[in-house]
Amino acid sequence: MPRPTADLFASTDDAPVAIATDVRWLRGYVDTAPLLAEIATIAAAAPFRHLQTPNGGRMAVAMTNAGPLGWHSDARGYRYVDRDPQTGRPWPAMPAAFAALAARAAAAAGFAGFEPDCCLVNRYAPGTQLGAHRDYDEHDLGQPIVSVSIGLPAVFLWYGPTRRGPPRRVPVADGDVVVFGGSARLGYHGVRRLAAGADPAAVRHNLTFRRAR
Ligand code: MD3
Ligand code: FE
Repeated sequence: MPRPTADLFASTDDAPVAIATDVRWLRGYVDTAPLLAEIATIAAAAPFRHLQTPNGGRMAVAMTNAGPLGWHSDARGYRYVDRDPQTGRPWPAMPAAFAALAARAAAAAGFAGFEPDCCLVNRYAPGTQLGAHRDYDEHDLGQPIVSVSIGLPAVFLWYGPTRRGPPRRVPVADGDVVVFGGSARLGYHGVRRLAAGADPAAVRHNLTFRRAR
């Protein structure tokens, strides 16, 4: 049965919804309980941290990574690194269930053969937002990005090719997957300030699967 919704986009639980050109929303696509268990294992080896931005700020979103490469930011800039700078060890392995999920979702959105080498794990506490930005540090921009929402609901903001004008607001919930590829790969996007849940300790996690090299 489709979930009751109060949002702008008609959808069912099994058909991908085109939010914008080359952006596909797979609602209620995955059971997130096993994913949360994997995140706990990853974070035990590579703890969540608030990275430094190149301008000297502190990112509000807490991050860690799994897979051969991890996204990192410090005074020297943004880049992918093959070891966790905080521990000196390689990033935790990409869980097999993560790689399989990313490949299956990408294929459902028309991108067969997606093999991510980075899973960036983002953690949002209530009150946290992610400003409008683009992701262009990856080698092959023909590869899609797969995003998996876990926990508290959020409003994903899609600006498109420029950050002018009001963004499209996409209410992403636990278990939703969004695939960005093709002409959407360089689109501006962000996340609206997260509202607290009934449990003030509840958070949102987002898995962002990338092919960096
Ligand atoms: C579209 N994360 O980590 S996921 C990010 O919910 C990021 O944590 C948000 O933006 C989050 O960079 C949104 C969706 C996402 C991620 C990367 C993209 C959308 C994208 C790259 C290109 C186009
Ligand atoms: Fe992004």
